[in-house]
Amino acid sequence: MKHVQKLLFGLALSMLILPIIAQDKPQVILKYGAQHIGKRTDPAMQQWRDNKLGQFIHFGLYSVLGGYWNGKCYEGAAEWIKVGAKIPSVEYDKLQQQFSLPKYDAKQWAHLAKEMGVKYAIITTKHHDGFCLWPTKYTDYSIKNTPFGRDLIKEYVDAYNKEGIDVFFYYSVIDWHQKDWRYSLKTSADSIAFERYKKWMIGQIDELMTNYPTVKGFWYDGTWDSSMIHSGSFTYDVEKLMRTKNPNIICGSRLRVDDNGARHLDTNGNIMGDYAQGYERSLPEEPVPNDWECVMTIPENQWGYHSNWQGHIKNADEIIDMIASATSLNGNFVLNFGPKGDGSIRKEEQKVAKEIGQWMKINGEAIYGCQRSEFKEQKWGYYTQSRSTGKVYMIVCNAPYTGELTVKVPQGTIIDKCTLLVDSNYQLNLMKSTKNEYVIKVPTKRQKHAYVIVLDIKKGDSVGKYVAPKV
Ligand code: JFZ
Repeated sequence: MKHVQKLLFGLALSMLILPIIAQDKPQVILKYGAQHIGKRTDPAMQQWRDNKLGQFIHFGLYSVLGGYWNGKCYEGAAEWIKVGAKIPSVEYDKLQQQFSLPKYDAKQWAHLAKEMGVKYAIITTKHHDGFCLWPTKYTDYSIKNTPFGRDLIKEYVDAYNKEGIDVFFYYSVIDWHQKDWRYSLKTSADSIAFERYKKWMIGQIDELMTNYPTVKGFWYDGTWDSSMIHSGSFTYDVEKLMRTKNPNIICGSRLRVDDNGARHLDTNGNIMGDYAQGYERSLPEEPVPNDWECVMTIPENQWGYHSNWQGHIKNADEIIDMIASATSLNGNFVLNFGPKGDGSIRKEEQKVAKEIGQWMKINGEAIYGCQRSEFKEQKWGYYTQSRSTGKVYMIVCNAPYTGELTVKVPQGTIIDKCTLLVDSNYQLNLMKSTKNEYVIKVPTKRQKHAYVIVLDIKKGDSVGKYVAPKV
């Protein structure tokens, strides 16, 4: 009898304690929290994860102004010039008549993107100014009513898809043109108007998915205002609508708000959407538990075309360093382009794209389909690891003058050989130094750009290939 009592007591105790051990925080019940928990493992998401390098395009009426209004240069973000230069709507809307885009050729854009080595691209279908780059039936404020007149988005999607590049749509929830848009909901009239706006916006998303069925996902923006913080159910519904229409759709976390106004991560700490979308012109310093993506500008903070870039302008080597860093931290990296008002891509951007492409052509094996490796990072650069072969890559961005690269291997890992990625016949001098540490001799002549060393590794005395851990 005593035994039974003990057993029952033990059982009751474990029923109490186990849930507490299993989750450190009690979970709050949410109506509009994360729609799935944990990382997606389906092929569409795996493809996104393996794409690694993307291109962002900011293009719209603001591109015509290039950061200038009435002869004055506005240094703020060029796509915000309507606000920055306080341009009255009647004036700004006249830009529609100047949108003739004599040099727009989607095939040329797509070709440049391909040359750069991007696997996916995001284009602003509608930015904060509300102007739509596709002939939407929901407003006249679109490409349909410009001298250009054609369906810019269709041409874009077709050209990029033809180059094998996945297309994603940027969509701003903020809309300075729609009279029903509200920053905050102060009165019941505001709430009624905003309800109308939400219905209208759902119509547009549905239209975009219907008209361009190959779209792989959405990049929502402009969701930080008070009206949206109180729209948990709306953001939940938008996500549901997209997933119902296409279960493979990929949605960043910036769309979402939960019942309590928590953004990106719900109150329980689960990411809402498929990946963390908060890495804006910055890279995380440590690995992030969720999938994530960084979006970066070449100048400091210009997304749309600004004819007079100020301050530091990144060169291809800096960007390559960031691409390597992002891969080593399990993230994707997206570089922004702001085409000119005539539809052409500026020389500076073309140069950077081509230089990155040259590097990716040689070294892409260390980026595409790669993830974080277990190796402890050293000052010379980054490690990445192929998800499929388990090969470890050293991306050497800061070669030391000593000509010696230290490699600290995880416990029980053996390096069989190491070669240069550009030339697999070029075996580098590899010396075991101390426990779990090797030194690789590299030519001291400084290389012009980052280069990659491939490590063939084995785990301890076990035979067979090393298998990349699932992240
Ligand atoms: C937004 C836009 O306002 C901007 O024009 C551009 O389109 C950019 C990609 O997105 O700007 C943001 C949004 C979020 C952050 C920073 C700038 N953020 O989270 O740090």
